[in-house]
Amino acid sequence: MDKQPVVGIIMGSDSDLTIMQQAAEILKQFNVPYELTIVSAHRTPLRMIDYATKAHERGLKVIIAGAGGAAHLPGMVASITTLPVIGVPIKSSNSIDGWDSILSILQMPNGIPVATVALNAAKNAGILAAEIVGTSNKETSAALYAYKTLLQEAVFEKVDLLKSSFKNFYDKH
Ligand code: RP5
Repeated sequence: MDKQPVVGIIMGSDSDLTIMQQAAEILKQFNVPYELTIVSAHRTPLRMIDYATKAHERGLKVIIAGAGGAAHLPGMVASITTLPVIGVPIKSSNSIDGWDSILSILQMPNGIPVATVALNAAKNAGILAAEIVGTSNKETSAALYAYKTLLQEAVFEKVDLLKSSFKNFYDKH
């Protein structure tokens, strides 16, 4: 993507990539420029501080941060930047059952919010990031509207299919 990135996607390890690339894919679908890299809160703390400190001046509007286990990356980045941070809890190889990551990202102290999505829900993080970008970008907002319209249509198609399969049962609905 050659345009100036407005969404920063970061993750604690390359082992998070299978999940985190889902955020990149949906942002690409909405034509939202993004960047994607590894920033580890524990293994590269100074890189994390540098990334979070410079994110705003580099033109990013929102950061998506994913991590597993003792997942400190989203919260620590949020403590440094004034950009909105979306946290993606990842059920990683070192995770007990995913709850460690969920609680590490979700249970932030007052003053430092992280918008936490569901376990492994990087796609939703991408959609939420696009929605934030869409508040000041008409093309992105229109792309989101089209996406949500398609979601609705898919459900209505299933409603029709069910109606025809269970005609008597669904006659009144
Ligand atoms: C976390 O530890 C990373 O975000 C990853 O989810 C997990 C395991 O990392 P690796 O040992 O696979 O590099 O910091």
